[in-house]
Amino acid sequence: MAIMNGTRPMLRYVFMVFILLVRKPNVLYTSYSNSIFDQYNAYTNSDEELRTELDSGRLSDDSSITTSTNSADPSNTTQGLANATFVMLVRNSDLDGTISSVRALEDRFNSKFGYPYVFLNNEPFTDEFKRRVSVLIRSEVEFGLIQQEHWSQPDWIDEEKAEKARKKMVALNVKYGGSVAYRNMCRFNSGFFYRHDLLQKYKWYWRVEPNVKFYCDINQDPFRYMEENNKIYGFIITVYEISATIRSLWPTVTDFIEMHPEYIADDNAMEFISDNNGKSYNRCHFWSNFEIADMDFWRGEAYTAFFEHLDSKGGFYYERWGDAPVHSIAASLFLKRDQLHFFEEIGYQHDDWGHCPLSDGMWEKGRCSCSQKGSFDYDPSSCMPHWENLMSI
Ligand SMILES: Nc1nc2c(ncn2[C@@H]2O[C@H](COP(=O)(O)OP(=O)(O)OP(=O)(O)O)[C@@H](O)[C@H]2O)c(=O)[nH]1
Ligand SMILES: [Mg+2]
Repeated sequence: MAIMNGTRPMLRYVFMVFILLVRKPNVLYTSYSNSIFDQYNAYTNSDEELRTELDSGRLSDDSSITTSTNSADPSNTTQGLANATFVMLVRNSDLDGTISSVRALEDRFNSKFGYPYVFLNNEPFTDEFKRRVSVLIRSEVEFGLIQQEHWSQPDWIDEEKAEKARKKMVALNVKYGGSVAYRNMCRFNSGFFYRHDLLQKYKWYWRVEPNVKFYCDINQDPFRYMEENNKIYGFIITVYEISATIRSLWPTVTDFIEMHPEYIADDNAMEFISDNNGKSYNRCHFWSNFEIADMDFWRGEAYTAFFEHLDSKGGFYYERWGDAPVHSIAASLFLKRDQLHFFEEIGYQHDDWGHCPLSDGMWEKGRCSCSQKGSFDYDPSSCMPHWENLMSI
């Protein structure tokens, strides 16, 4: 009995140590991954709840689903940040490219600043997308669904005419010439993204696309720079638009100018977009895959009237008007030229074209990984000479 009594506590002790040893890795694993899986479950739930409400018709007019919010890293002070966010319009299939862009942006800039992100999609984001993107970002992240009216060919568009135009562009080998989705995207970026519920609380945005590269450290906050220097629209790369996509855009713009001369700014940037004082469009535009700008400009009276005028002509569908020429023409006409800003110090690549800071000082300060020789600035397809001419550089 004495032996038995002595053995039992001993056995219990050995058993408990065994259990602890076996459980410990589990405990650690659970608590490590909790932050990710809690979020994962949180947005899974809210997605389901919202879907149910949408299906039941209760939220049929709702434009957004807010699905995940990373709380800001407490070690990151948000003091001194502008009222600004990154915006990425992406498909679920853009996941790898989105990860690549976000990772580069975090490494080169945002890990030091902590600006939030808004991801927008015309379809609900998958849990996989949200989980794999959220894990890269320590600041606030929100995922939103775009409402249908902001992402569809309006009923009043003559589909027969639109289809004919698409076929013609396909025959001419125009990139995305046959795509309605691409046209929806251009129209959304021209006139709707800044109206999305999730963007209402922000003034400034930085547009980011999948698969872009950031080559240099961005040590100075571009949003604060814009704010402190009275800038409204910032760009990096300028190019010529494909003529076939904008045949009637300029006449539509000149009609608007005649109807609303009051919106044309003194000391505007007409010289950047026209070589003959407005008679014709030279097709120069700021490449809108990178934009840092003030959404209040798009939300304001001049641009609202301008977009409505363009939209009413149907050129987003009867042609293939891009958001880049639309934004660029508006910024060049309704803003003073010194409210536009070239972010020379930001090394950036989209597709085959990239900008690398040509100033050695900037290149060294940014520890840039790009070759200055490869910079697009003075390529024959670049409108940089027009910009420099405008700014008398
Ligand atoms: N959610 C969603 N996003 C889209 C769709 N089409 C394009 N986008 C996004 O809209 C932005 C512009 O589309 P891109 O396909 O890159 O168009 P682009 O820059 O003119 O052309 P590329 O030279 O192919 O890059 C990117 O951020 C895309 O991820 C779509 O159908 N749905
Ligand atoms: Mg692109």
